[in-house]
Amino acid sequence: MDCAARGGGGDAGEQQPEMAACAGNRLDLPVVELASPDLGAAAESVRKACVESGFFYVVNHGVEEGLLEKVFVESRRFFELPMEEKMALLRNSNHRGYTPPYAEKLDPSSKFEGDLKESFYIGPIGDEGLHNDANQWPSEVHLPSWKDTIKMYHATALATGKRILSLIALSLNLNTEFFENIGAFICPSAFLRLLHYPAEVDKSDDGNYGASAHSDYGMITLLATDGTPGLQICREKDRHPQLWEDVHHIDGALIVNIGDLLERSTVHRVVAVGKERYSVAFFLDPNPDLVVRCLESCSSETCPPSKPLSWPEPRLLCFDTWQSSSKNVNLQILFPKHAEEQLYMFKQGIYTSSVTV
Ligand SMILES: O=C(O)CCC(=O)C(=O)O
Repeated sequence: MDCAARGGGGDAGEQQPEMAACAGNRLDLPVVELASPDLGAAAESVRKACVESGFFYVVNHGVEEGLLEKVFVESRRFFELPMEEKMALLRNSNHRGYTPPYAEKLDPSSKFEGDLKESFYIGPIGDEGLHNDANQWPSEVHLPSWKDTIKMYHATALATGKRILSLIALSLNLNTEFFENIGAFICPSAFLRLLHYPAEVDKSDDGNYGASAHSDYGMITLLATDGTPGLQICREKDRHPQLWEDVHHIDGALIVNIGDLLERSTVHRVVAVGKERYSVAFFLDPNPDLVVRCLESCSSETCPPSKPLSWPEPRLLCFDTWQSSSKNVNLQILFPKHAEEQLYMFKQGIYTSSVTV
């Protein structure tokens, strides 16, 4: 795996031959109405989705269709640039910028050199006047409206992500403001990743993936696609043969999945469908200088949190910058003990955090 692969990092499990052979089954995931006045019902729906699959859709999410359309237009414009122009913005040590095809392998057990996709990462947007914006931006001469459009989407997706997390809090019988109140979003790690999957692949890439199997290691991911199929999830990664199910596109809806930090993270991948595909993933994680531990309400004497694991794992290099930029990092995740029957870990595992700087 490319260590810096944002969004990957979870436990993909071993890639078995049957995975590739198994056609995706169609899956009906809940559609959560984000503007619903009935917060209780929405939270219940979120809870069910998180327990059963870790994936759901949101509608009335506050991202205007027109904005999303512009993001896809700008994304296409960027990926259509000549390779040398894209390579001039190669992902930097802050993990912002361009990653070419084959540069990332989200499933380390994949026999291929790397995944087929190319992508572009935009991290938290700093203040350019203060020179603290580590992002790389394409030239305004070539792409004049690119930066403003992407910044606008970043801000909008952040607001939507926070609303979804307030429902997740409610679904765990916590206050809707829970994550805000504990300071999880003082300076959140919010990464946008534009993705482009090629239509055609060489013979040598037969069986290779657009994005190989992985789980996301943070809190939640919001995904918008251009409607081209390819995304599949495996709800029970330890089952053999594994069952891969298609996550179909719903016009106007965003796909949401929870990451390893919320414990019921689901392995997913993008298969090559012989058609060009664009998607936009927004990863929302808490600010880095947090102590993260299992919520009291999510553990019990019979099911205590397991021993602390350090987070991030060393292979998640993209967090290196967090560590070096923070004086007093005290990251600790207490993963709850996974009882055998606890296939769906969301039942037990959600974390509370406290700021340490
Ligand atoms: O493009 C997609 O549909 C999924 C992308 C993804 O899983 C990721 O970037 O982590």
